[in-house]
Amino acid sequence: MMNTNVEATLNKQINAEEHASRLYFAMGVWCDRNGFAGSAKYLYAHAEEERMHMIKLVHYINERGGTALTESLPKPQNNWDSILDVFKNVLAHEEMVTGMINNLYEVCLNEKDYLTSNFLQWYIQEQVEEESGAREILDKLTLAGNSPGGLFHFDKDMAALAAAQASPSI
Ligand code: OFO
Repeated sequence: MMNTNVEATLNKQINAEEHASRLYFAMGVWCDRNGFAGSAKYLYAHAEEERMHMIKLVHYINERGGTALTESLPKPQNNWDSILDVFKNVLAHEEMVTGMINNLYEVCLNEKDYLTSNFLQWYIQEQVEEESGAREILDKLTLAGNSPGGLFHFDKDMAALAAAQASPSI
């Protein structure tokens, strides 16, 4: 049987991953609308990845005999000032998720739920990669500045990045 505190915190994480998925999807829509088709592809793929993170948590709770919940979601933001603003928000969101994963890990240790803390190692590693990926994108955007040529090349790079990403497996 699952520890109820761990189960409730995992359910909060399910909600957060699903929210992240919709937020990145909304960012992709904004990019499509504003002439950044490559960045849109990248963000749509990222939205799928977050969905995969959500489903992985659901499977885990089910395997442990707990109850995974599908709760209501906050309305995602739909407008950003610029492409730089979009990706600054991606990084800020990932940093917030890292904080949640750390908190979840702490709950597991306090409750002596070592199985779940072991399961969370995957998410901890994933956050390292997601944050560093978001920082790399911001560096590229800073280099591109406001030059149309720079932004054009940035967006082409993002299309290549999206194509290179393996399709998420659940
Ligand atoms: Fe981008 O984070 Fe999920 O876990």
